[in-house]
Amino acid sequence: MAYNYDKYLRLEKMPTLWCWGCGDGVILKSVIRAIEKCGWDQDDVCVVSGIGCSGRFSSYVDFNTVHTTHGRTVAFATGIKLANPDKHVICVAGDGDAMAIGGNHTIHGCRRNIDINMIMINNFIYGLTNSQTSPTTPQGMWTVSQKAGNIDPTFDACDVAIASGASFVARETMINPKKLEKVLVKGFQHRGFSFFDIMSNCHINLGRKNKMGTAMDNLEWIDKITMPKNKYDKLSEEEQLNLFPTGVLKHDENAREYCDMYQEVIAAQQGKRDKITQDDFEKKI
Ligand SMILES: Cc1ncc(C[n+]2csc(CCOP(=O)(O)OP(=O)(O)O)c2C)c(N)n1
Repeated sequence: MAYNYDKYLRLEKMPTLWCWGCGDGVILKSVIRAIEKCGWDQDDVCVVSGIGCSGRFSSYVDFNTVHTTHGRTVAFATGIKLANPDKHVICVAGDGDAMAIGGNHTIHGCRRNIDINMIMINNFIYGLTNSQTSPTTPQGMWTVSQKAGNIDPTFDACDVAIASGASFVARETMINPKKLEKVLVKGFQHRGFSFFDIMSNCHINLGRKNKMGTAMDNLEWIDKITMPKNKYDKLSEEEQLNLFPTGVLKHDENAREYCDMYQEVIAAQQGKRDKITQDDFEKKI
């Protein structure tokens, strides 16, 4: 039987403004199914999105939602989560939003290991504003800001998240929505900063302008540049070049979570416990 998404959608906002065949819709549906699998009540979920095609996400779903400024999802989400530690907070940001203008916020969200789920919809380009280079645009691709081809080295967002201290980091694509749903559930249930690099097609503002063929050809390109982590790990460094491993790339269940530490600070301020020492914040390894 077909899954009924209506309960979770703002039907009055349909149809979406996304282009026909855009991967954003597949990701939206996968997020809804993952939330339901987690058994979360709609009123206990808050979706915070930035600006861009991906930013439209929060307009379409019937949860608590904030459509905030470009690159600032993590800043808003941090405030929301600290004030409402029992709520489940999900950020949705484009690759430009999460890694360029919001790069610093992403880094420090990861560093704090606050219990936020950050979904970066990685379509390799600034979609909404018609094809400027983003930090994940592959080298050599035509963009409106680098018409002779992008010379910036390609950025691996998961490497950034891991190095910055996120305790759950995963990459999937929208090609396999079932797999995507599974990894989302795993990350949503993890307590700490969960970062997802979800590769998606922008066959209009990336594909068409780079003569990458049909929307389906664009999906095949995403399939070609990704490989499950267990297979990827067996390749030589040379073979790994320009390939991205998928699956759960990091899962540290022992890292201390920021809201928990914040509660300790509150207790110390209220004289309910001794002053905080280094030991309180040491990671349980
Ligand atoms: C402070 C600020 N700078 C620039 C813009 C213009 N702007 C809107 S969306 C966007 C890029 C969106 O690209 P991305 O974050 O990758 O999301 P996508 O549209 O691809 O989903 C830019 C530069 C803005 N709205 N606000």
